Amino acid sequence: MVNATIDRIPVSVPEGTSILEAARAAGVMIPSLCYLKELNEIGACRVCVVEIEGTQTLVPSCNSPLQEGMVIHTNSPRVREARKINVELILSQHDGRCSSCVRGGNCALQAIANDLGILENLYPVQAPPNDWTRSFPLYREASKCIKCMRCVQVCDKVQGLGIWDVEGTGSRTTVDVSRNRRIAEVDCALCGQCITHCPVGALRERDDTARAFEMLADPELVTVVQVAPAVRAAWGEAFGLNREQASTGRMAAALRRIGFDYVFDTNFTADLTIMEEGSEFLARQKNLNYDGRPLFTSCCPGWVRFAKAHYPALVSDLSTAKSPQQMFGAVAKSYFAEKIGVTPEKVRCISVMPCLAKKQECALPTMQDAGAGQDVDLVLTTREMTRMLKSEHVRPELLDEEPFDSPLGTGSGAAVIFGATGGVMEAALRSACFLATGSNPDPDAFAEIRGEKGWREAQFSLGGDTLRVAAVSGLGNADRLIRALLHGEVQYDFVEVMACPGGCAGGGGQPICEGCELAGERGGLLYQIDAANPIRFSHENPEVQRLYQEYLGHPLSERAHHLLHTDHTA
Ligand code: HC0
Ligand code: SF4
Repeated sequence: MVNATIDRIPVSVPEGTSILEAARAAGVMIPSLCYLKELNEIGACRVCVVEIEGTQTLVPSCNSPLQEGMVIHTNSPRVREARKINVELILSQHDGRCSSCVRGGNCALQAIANDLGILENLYPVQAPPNDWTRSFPLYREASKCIKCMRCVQVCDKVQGLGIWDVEGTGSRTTVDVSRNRRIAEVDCALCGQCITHCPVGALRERDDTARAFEMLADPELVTVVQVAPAVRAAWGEAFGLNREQASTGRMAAALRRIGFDYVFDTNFTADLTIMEEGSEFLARQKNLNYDGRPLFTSCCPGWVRFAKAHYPALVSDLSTAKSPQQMFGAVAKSYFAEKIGVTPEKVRCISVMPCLAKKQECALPTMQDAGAGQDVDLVLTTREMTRMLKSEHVRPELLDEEPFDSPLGTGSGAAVIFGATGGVMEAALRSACFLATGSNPDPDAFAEIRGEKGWREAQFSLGGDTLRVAAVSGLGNADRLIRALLHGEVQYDFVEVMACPGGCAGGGGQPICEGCELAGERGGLLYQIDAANPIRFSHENPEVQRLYQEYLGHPLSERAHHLLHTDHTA
């Protein structure tokens, strides 16, 4: 252990602990801007500088280890002065028009400038111009980048993609797409992790809220919204609601307030996905030509983009079942349109997703099977949904709870856990067990696959066979798993991959909390919602059963194939 004092408080921490972490453990909050624990400890912003008695220079506390006997001052006049100048210099290269910034009110730079009492910009602002492709689902404003390197590190170290890098020298140093490429040319998975780790408004999703408002304002159209599983665990964060206030019922009520004609649940088609994917998996296992290669889930478009770009030979092992989002669009513009007696052309299907890659998934040419253009017309992130509610001055906490509409609004507990890493696998196993044996297992029989570790594996017995399964989240972990598979180091029958660490709960379109990693907590909430649901199995969803009886026939039927499956060729 190392003993020292920080602001006159005695501290004792394990050797190697940074001054910043030692201070935080003692309740002394040293401000920081670029710091991300274990990911970005480079002292680039110099906001976390501290004074060590007996030394001349101030040191960044995030990457300076506490040493025996040190006497540290985190708020001496020298420190305060240096911190302020450092932030003023950052502001001199930052487009600080906060009132028109997507992160206004939720920006680490704005917060630290306010905290330090910076009331005017001392230096003329020299920010580079923006020249980004506006149509791409990921949008970057160079004039707001503060070169903290967080996007570079998360993309590199967690996702293993290396999309971002430092460009230029001296005062012209900036962060941009690596190797002078354009974003549309690189294999960006669109996981959006760079956005949720950006401390300012330099990265965001393409804003599609204006298009959504246009659709809502058109009296000729029937607007149908679906809400993804993980959105319910996070949307209330943007309003500062507690977990009770941020209920699914209030979210449904809020969406009706802004004009949606029908408010539905992606959980409905998550259950449908399980019926199709579970049947596909069992058919594959029974196939005499089955070569032992695992079936991969395909509901995460970030993962599908990654697989197509990096492991094209694996694409034939992706489940052909479309993602729940896309199944929803196809069913909404066929079965549901028929039910309410309108033509599919009149229906506009809008999704609220914790995800950027879904914006691109809905635009794929292979996702137009209901005969009226795109099956899903528009995808909004959770953040965009909350921005729409705020711009309509909806106060969700004042609303009474309302149910989803029927029939595409019923989901099982198995469906809601799709939003947490391992959830798709667990939901599939619950129903595959029923399909293989004719009786339900304990709904928690497959809980071993839960957890926050980036790569988990388990073995289960299914109708007498042993099944080897794995769940990974984060593309760096996915890459490691695939390499191990290809080298014969591991063998699995079924693999779930989610591009974002922690799954969709930690998706790149979720509300941003500076310095927090909330995927685990949000995922825990989804498991609680599952446990409280009277229906725990996808095959017991009564509305899904009715859809098969009235329209699809049975899983993998010809109509099911046409509407609900894809070969991932686009
Ligand atoms: Fe997900 Fe999904 S679980 S990918 O993260 O499968 O976005 O929440 O909507 O489609 O259901 C996202 C979340 C979904 C889909 C579902 C799957
Ligand atoms: Fe999107 Fe979820 Fe995949 Fe992240 S894990 S890319 S949020 S589908």
